[in-house]
Amino acid sequence: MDLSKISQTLITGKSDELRQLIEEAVNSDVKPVDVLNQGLLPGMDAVGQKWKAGEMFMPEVLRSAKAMSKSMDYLRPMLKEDELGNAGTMVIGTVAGDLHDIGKDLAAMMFEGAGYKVVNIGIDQSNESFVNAVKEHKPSLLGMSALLTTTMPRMGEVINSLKEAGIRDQITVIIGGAPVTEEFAQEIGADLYAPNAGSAVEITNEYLQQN
Ligand code: B1M
Repeated sequence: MDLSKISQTLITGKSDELRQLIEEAVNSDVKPVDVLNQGLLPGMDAVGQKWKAGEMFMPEVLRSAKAMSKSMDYLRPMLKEDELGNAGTMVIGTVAGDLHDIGKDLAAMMFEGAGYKVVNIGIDQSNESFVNAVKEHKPSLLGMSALLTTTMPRMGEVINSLKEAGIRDQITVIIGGAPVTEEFAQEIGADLYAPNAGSAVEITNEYLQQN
């Protein structure tokens, strides 16, 4: 099946049509992870580019974002079926002041698919919420996402709060989001940076094997 149809339909934001195409793909033995990586993710990337280029406007972007979320709700349990085993616990959230959750949820889903127990604490999470979630769930991995240049600094603040609480050394910190870079990750003392949700698990697993 041509998965670019899924990308194109996601761009139009037609949720029902998109669901039908995803069901068709899955029923014709396309792996759910391929639907995600080769259909939905390229579609959402295109939405981002079109908005930036002024070719799409906010209501259209929101329609696509909603269609993406609905598709993720449908695909998530199937991605779990691909689980590789119990890889540990991860806490993930979007930092304070930031309401973007599509990339964060994709990353969460990829980690779930790879066998992590994922505690998704949601969007607009204060520095304190991150620290409390780490204390409560005792994860081996903390993931933070930021999509705004103005909210990126919260990531460094969370890391500092973890140090103050004496728990920084107990976890691996991975960060991501469109404006985030490898250099920024090093600057704030994060362990890992992933440019996209697809590579996040691989980068993490490689790091954990070496450390
Ligand atoms: Co917003 N927005 N937005 N937005 N939005 C951006 C980010 C922006 C770049 C658009 C632009 O101007 N070109 C711009 C930020 C500019 C900047 O800071 N430099 C922007 C702005 C300005 C705003 C508002 C301020 C607009 C306004 O109100 N005037 C406002 C802010 C609200 C707030 O957060 N306080 C706002 C609002 C919104 C919507 C609500 C309309 C909607 C969000 C819906 C939602 O998330 N539920 C929205 C959207 C959809 C976008 C764009 C178009 C798309 C973001 C997205 O979902 N991309 C975005 C433009 C763009 O990115 N080009 C934009 C698809 C997603 C799959 O990619 O999230 O980057 P992304 O995730 C990737 C990787 O980054 C990575 O993996 C993902 C998949 O491979 N990744 C991780 C992300 N997190 C990770 C964590 C990891 C690992 C990898 O480990 C933990």
